[in-house]
Amino acid sequence: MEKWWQNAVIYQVYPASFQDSNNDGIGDLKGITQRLDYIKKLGADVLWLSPIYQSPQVDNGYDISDYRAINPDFGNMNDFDALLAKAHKLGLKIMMDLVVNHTSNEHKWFQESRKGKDNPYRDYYIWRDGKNGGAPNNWGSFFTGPAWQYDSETDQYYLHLFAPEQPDLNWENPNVRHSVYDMMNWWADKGVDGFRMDVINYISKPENLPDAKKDPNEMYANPEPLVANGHRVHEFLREMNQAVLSKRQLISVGETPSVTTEEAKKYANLDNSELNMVFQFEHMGLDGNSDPALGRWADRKASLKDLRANLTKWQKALAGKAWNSLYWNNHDQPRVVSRFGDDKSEKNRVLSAKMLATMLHMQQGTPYIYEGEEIGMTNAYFPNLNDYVDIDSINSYHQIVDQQHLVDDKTMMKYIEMHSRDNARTPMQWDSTQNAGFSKHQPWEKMNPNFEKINVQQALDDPNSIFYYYQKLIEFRHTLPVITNGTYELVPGNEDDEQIYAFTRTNSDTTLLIILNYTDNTLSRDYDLPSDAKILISNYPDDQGNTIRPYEAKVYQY
Ligand code: TEU
Ligand code: CA
Repeated sequence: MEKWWQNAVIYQVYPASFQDSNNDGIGDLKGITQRLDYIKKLGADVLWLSPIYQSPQVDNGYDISDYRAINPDFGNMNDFDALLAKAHKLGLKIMMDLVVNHTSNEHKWFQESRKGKDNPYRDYYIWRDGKNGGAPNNWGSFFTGPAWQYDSETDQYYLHLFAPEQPDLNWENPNVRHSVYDMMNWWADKGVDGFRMDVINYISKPENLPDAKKDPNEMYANPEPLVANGHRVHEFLREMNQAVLSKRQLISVGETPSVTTEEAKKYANLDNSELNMVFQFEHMGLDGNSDPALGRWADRKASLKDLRANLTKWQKALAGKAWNSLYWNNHDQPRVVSRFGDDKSEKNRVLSAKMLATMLHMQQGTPYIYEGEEIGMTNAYFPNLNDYVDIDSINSYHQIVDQQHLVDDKTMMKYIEMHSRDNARTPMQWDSTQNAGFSKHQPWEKMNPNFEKINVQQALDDPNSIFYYYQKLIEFRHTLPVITNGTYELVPGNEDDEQIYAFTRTNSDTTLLIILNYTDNTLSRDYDLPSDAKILISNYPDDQGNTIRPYEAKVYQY
């Protein structure tokens, strides 16, 4: 009954920031190939590659101009084939990033589409006449500004939910859909093992594209409630499932912002009619700003009550019905140890990174580890806007500070230090030499200055490192079925505890009791433990029973 991907662990690589093999400052495919043994040593089963396709890199590869070519900065198709072959030889699967809600404006489909209203590619994108001398509706782009771009060539506007250089594909057009399925089959024929699908729940837009609700502080309306989980999305995914996924043994993960547990049961139903699993965002929204115009730009830590309530809701709702991804980090999120943990001292960095790893890896779902998470890489805390590269951070600063005057420079820089996507994109810290062994050339994105202390070499040399703790957690997922199939329950009375999170996982022969201290206080709690309970894993060298030390994590097995 269990599927192989249900006890697999996925490791995400951001190609530009992993390993530079030719010292031009940009990570590349050969660099990844050189480091595959490291990922294998950690114990992961699947490597998720953020986009490596030809792209003008307006949004770091999430703007693709040719789905069947490799971005020359990353190498060429031979390099890709070599990476795939070596990965397979090591028993690692490769999951590609599939970005098909939109293309780059340099994609040949869009170049054709722009040319005229009767071009065969016109309907590959979403073109509309303006309204009252302006855009067709009031939608804003997720990267600030309007979601419509005027094109004088044909006197119409095209829709772009992200940057103007990322026009949205028109999934209503069957030719678009079949072009995408053909492309997916082409990669599958090459031997790739699956796809992570970028904002896949945005592909079905509402009929007539109505205005969205606008908060008074917002310059444009947030289209998300209208474009997420649109009326035809399940039909499209079932069609994709028939045309590509069901014919092969492919892993499929849907990136699905704004998905409810009810919707998730459709996307990721265990009947495999659509996708294997969702990759949802609710726990990533718990530390956002109370002002919707500021969105995620804020500087508060999520409370344990909110975090536990959210994780518990997803554990319960999907059990036996659908499948979820488990993640703290990806290329869009700040570093978890800085966000939900404590990076203020070396001791607490290590303890809290392990505590958060335990919280995640003891849940049901498929865990993801984002490069550097396994050594406890932290946010970069770059103080100047000039140090940031991400289009989203830079645009947001200008809109919020310069245009809307919602907060001052100092406050916004604090928010950016905490939430910028650049925090995830600083190069991988391999050792304490120049540029952390990532490159001998100045990297495309600044290094996190703490690489001399926090790096892979140091972690591999220390038997108590975060790396070896992750290695153990991965091994448990592979060897202890209760982690994959056990039921999840909060310990009675834990619901309102503001400092300790305690839950059990149980199947017919094993129970795990997981106790986690979310704070740096020493606390005391009583738990009923059977006499045969033994510690499976802990981030302290000894067990002090009811005394629970700062950021302590312990798992009892019985
Ligand atoms: O991210 C989508 C995403 O998480 C958000 O942009 C979200 O849609 C928005 O905040 C609304 O809540 C994916 C990729 O992971 C990201 O790197 C890309 O920039 C983006 O899609 C566009 O392709
Ligand atoms: Ca390079």
